[in-house]
Amino acid sequence: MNKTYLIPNIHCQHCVHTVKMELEEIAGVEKVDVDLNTKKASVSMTSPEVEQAVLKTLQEIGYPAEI
Ligand SMILES: [Cu+2]
Repeated sequence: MNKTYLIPNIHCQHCVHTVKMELEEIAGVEKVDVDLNTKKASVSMTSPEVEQAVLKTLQEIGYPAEI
């Protein structure tokens, strides 16, 4: 499945890199694309259960997703 999240705290290429790296370390996350202009992260994951870990990680690293 694929989900897109709006992450308002993304403001530069460093943020993009951090979010991408942290999310890609989560078990079940297959692919992450982060767009600096739209502040959106597109996350491909193996199952819906993975989403909780994605949201939790974003919260923990200071880039909470706006839902
Ligand atoms: Cu930044």
